[in-house]
Amino acid sequence: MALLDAATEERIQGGPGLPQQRRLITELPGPRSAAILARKAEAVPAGVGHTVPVAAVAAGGGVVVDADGNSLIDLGSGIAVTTVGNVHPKIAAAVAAQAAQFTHTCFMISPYESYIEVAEALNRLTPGDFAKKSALFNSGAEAVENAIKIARKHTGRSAVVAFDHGYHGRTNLTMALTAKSMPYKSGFGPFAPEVYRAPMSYPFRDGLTGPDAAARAISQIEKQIGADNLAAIIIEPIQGEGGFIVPAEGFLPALADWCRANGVVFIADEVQTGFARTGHMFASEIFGVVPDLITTAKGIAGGLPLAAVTGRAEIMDASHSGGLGGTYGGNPIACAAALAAIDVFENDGVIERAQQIGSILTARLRALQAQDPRIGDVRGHGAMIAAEFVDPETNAPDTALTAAVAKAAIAQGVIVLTCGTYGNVIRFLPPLSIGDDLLGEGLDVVAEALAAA
Ligand code: PLZ
Repeated sequence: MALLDAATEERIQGGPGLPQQRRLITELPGPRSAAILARKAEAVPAGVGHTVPVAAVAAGGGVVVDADGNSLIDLGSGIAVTTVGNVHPKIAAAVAAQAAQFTHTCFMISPYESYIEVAEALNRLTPGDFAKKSALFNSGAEAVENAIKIARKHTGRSAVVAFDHGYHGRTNLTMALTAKSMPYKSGFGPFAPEVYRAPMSYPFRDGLTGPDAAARAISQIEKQIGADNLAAIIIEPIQGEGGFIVPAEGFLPALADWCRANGVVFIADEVQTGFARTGHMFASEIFGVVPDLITTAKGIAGGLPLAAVTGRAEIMDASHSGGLGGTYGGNPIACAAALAAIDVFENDGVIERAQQIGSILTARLRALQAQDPRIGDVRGHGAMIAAEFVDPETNAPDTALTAAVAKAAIAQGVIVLTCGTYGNVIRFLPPLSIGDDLLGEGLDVVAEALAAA
């Protein structure tokens, strides 16, 4: 049964757009996509991979349309970016208007109001009832880099702790923070120094309570680094690339309390979890933690490149004037898009929609799990839900099964993404503009792919 009436559906999808259907008129890739991808192989280095073998020409609602006219169901949102939907009319209009006004002055040269408005919105919307400030950048990795710079300057300390299964980016410092070697780090070192790794809470695999997992991490940090040397710990409230790992209750608050007691900056990396994705504006809210600094990107601007560090004013102000910036950070078109997206997040019922999508995904995947022990775990919040595939006898990660299911679903016109340290997790990150029917059909295809695998 559809959860949405037509008017709500139209409001959330941003009005009539592309036909909302899965339609395969060729095998994937069709001839036009194949020709474009052949040029990609010639012109773009092999290191820049792709998982869906089509060339996109349009997207919106819950579909991506390729160069041959195939229409694929989108359960990935370009890795959790187009949360409000691709080409949302409010965002498209704001971008067009700004592009006609001015495209760039450099905020460090002649500032403009929209950047300041985005900062004000972030200061208001992020958790924490205290004075905050925000600085804008271009990518999630750049936001993470700057959060670490700010924490080091504020504390006068250099060590940073990240967690097992954590993902924070592909630049040199953020590669060091990222846990997984292949494909992110292998051969790309040496990495930035003074980055340490602590054990994560991974309830499905470690069976520990949140407080016990936190005690384990804290003990390791105290013994191996020492609180006096530690500038910050950085953690994703729900790990994204690492496998949609939801820490046990109490884990994050215990870490945050320890940070506060020891003058360590607690950084929540909400690049993937932020902006309604988890059925809350920020995932930190789910766990009752108030980060000192929070990094955001992805969903913030409906597909335009924008990222931010937001946090306690006294920490954010640690840097000398001129210490933070970049040519494009807070580009005016990206800021216009972000203001339109934030309007949608606040006023168009998308947080509720993320919760509905979470209920649909969880119910369906749990029903599948009840019949198929190869699904070891179903977890996540809101429109950020995953299934972890295992060998039912041993619980060992089943990477091959996961890859086969994802590949078969994509061949049938459903974009799904895998993740996880062991590559054995299929994650569902649909745009919140997807309709119930399309979401259900996408899950049918995944279920068929699993049954056949
Ligand atoms: N922090 C929590 O999820 C980006 C990476 C995809 P950028 N995740 C998608 C890939 O394979 O490169 C991410 C994240 C978290 C930081 C980042 C980095 O964000 O905008 O990709 O730099």
